[in-house]
Amino acid sequence: MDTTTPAHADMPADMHADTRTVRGACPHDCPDTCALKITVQAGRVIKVAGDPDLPPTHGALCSKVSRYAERSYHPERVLTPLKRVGPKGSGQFEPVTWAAALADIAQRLKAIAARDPQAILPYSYAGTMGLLQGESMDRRFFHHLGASLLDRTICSSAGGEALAATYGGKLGMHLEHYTDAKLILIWGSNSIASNLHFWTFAQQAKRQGAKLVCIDPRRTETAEKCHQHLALQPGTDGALALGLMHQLIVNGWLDEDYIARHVDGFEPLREKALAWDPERTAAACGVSADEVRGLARDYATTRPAAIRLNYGMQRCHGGGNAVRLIAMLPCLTGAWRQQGGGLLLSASGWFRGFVDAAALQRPDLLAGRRPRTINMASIGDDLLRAGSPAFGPKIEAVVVYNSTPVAVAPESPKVVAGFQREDLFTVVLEHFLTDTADHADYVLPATTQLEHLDVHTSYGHTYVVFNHAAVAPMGEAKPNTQIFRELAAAMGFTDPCFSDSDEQLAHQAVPAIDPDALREQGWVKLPLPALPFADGGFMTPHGKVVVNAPGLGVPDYVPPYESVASAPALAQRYPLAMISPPARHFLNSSFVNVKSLRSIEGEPLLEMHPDDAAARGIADGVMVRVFNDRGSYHCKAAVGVRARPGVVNGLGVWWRKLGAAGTNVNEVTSQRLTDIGRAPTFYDCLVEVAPA
Ligand SMILES: Nc1nc2c(c(=O)[nH]1)N[C@H]1C(S)=C(S)[C@@H](COP(=O)(O)OP(=O)(O)OC[C@H]3O[C@@H](n4cnc5c(=O)[nH]c(N)nc54)[C@H](O)[C@@H]3O)O[C@H]1N2
Ligand SMILES: Nc1nc2c(c(=O)[nH]1)N[C@H]1C(S)=C(S)[C@@H](COP(=O)(O)OP(=O)(O)OC[C@H]3O[C@@H](n4cnc5c(=O)[nH]c(N)nc54)[C@H](O)[C@@H]3O)O[C@H]1N2
Ligand SMILES: [Mo]
Repeated sequence: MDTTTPAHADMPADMHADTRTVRGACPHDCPDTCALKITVQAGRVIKVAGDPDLPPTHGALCSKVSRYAERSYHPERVLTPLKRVGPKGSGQFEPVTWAAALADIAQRLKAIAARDPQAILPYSYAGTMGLLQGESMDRRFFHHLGASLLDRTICSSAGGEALAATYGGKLGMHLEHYTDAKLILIWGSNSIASNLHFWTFAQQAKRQGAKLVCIDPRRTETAEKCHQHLALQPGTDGALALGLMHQLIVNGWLDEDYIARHVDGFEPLREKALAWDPERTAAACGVSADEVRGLARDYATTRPAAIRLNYGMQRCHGGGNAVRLIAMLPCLTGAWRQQGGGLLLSASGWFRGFVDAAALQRPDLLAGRRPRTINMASIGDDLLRAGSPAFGPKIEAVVVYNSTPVAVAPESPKVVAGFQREDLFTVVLEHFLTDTADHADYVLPATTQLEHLDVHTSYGHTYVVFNHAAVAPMGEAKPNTQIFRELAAAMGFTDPCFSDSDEQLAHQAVPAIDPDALREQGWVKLPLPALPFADGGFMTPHGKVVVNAPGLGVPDYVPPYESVASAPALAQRYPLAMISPPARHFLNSSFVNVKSLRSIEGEPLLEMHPDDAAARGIADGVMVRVFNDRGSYHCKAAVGVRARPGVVNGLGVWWRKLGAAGTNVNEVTSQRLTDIGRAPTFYDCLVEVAPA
């Protein structure tokens, strides 16, 4: 690891005269949003640790973020502005000054905007989840410009919109209350990999006698450590939820009082559920009827019963409906009545009254204009589209930050072709020369979380967390906020909002949170009710759970686009269902370039069940080709029981240039969208596999 040793080898680092500790927040796209304690010595970060005082973090960090200093001091950090000198996509650049880069970018953007600013597209996601570096000055800039709007769907919009349609917001249990549960369904979540701090609470519950059940097609690290694992077929969670409801109804396990008072219009759903007896459910989900019966009995008769749902289960055609159905379960059994009962998919709705997004993002700068919206999930198709009355102008410029679409967006052959367009002007704000930055005309060096100020909310707990800059920006790197301030000036934007400092933005972000407490303690808990829905009080207009949602109807099982059952003709050519969940030591595509973590993951893997491997003459450890009509991906076969028969697991998300044959798993994923929320269907994907 890239650290400096203390000046005197016999003196602990924390006793060095020039050593101090700075409070920070983990910026990554993860439900845990940890509070950090960052040790700085002689102007350099030597240690990043978890804050022992923030209950969800309790002093522990994941393997990735404990290496945050290694990532930030990486020898390959981009530390000056870069201008392309080679062909598009070649990754050949020369350093230029900030002044030259900003002047040229502004001139290019102004020329396009003079024709139609909607030909310019921002492309960003949650590379940092900070309210400032993620969604403040950048939004002001593009709103003022009148650029195309971006529909930020790539991760959670199916489940998020489904949950909001049901409960009135992205609302759920307090993380801390999972310790009180006696049954926890860990549903579509590899918590040990992607929600580690929840897992600690689940372990505590387990020690107190709770039963843990994992519902996941893959035998994950988490599934192995639960009492029971239900390995259902991908995309069939909606059917399982209906099957559980069937059992609740026929066995008289409903909390009729809770339903009568707090559920609006259960009857049509009751009828649908009655069609899902255990045998039909088992056939749809690829599990046994006894597993369905047993799970329903456990869920109905154990108190308190909690569900930790995660976004892994909504990346398929019916993801939205499945979330709506699962979100009904604790409302039908009255699980919400008790501490330790209920469900959590996302907690981000709790911050709604505390974050002033309009003040930060200033949609009023659109001044009555209504630019078209581009869905980030279909960037492959949209970059290749000509201008038309329906679509609007051809996309002529993309400004990418906090995301790397060439690696993470579905159907990458099209995304790559789009970014290779010689007539596309691309600016990428980055830490590294990612697959996307390789396609830029300009790469602008951005600071990491150690070098800038920010304020964070969370989607897995209910604390606001503050991030102080621990060290000065490295090289010529600048915070995203500063880059957009300077770009605004170069464009001639004179609105005073482009002069707000990061300190001012921090005040505007969370006006109701005591700024001194936040800065000094590093975090503040939201003042929320202890048991949010024990007596109803959902955030819907009438305070009740919504079954028949406006525009969505009564939730129902929506089968996958691509499965043996739902697309038999396609399945003759591509018989294996592929899911592509995250590798434990990467965070989406972040950290793939950190050597110590990449050496743990080894190589891009495709997990296969021994029967599927044997049928194709594939031995453990050989290189394979995973393919369908969309593309072809090279990786190594890992034959074993992590994969269930008929399903292969292509662990994500490798950098194309660090993987095999310059490809990654998104070569084969599709741009089709979910039933609700216009989200990608990464885990709804039929493939065939052959030795390479
Ligand atoms: N280490 C690590 N942590 C991460 C991330 C990461 O890449 N690496 N990603 C972060 C991000 S962006 C997010 S959105 C969050 C949550 O990110 P998620 O993507 O929800 O992460 P996982 O918890 O790994 O959930 C995926 C799990 O769902 C399973 N799954 C796939 N298809 C289905 C299905 O149809 N039904 C069911 N029941 N399960 C299915 C997968 O096998 C996997 O175990 O995690 C964050 N945390
Ligand atoms: N096949 C498949 N594809 C997937 C998924 C999957 O499970 N399977 N998961 C999907 C999900 S859930 C998500 S959320 C998306 C995530 O996709 P992305 O949002 O693209 O996430 P990352 O790949 O982590 O890339 C984030 C980038 O932001 C950069 N960055 C971080 N902080 C800053 C900053 O302060 N300033 C600037 N300028 N840059 C910064 C990082 O260096 C990194 O390159 O991927 C999706 N893609
Ligand atoms: Mo995500």
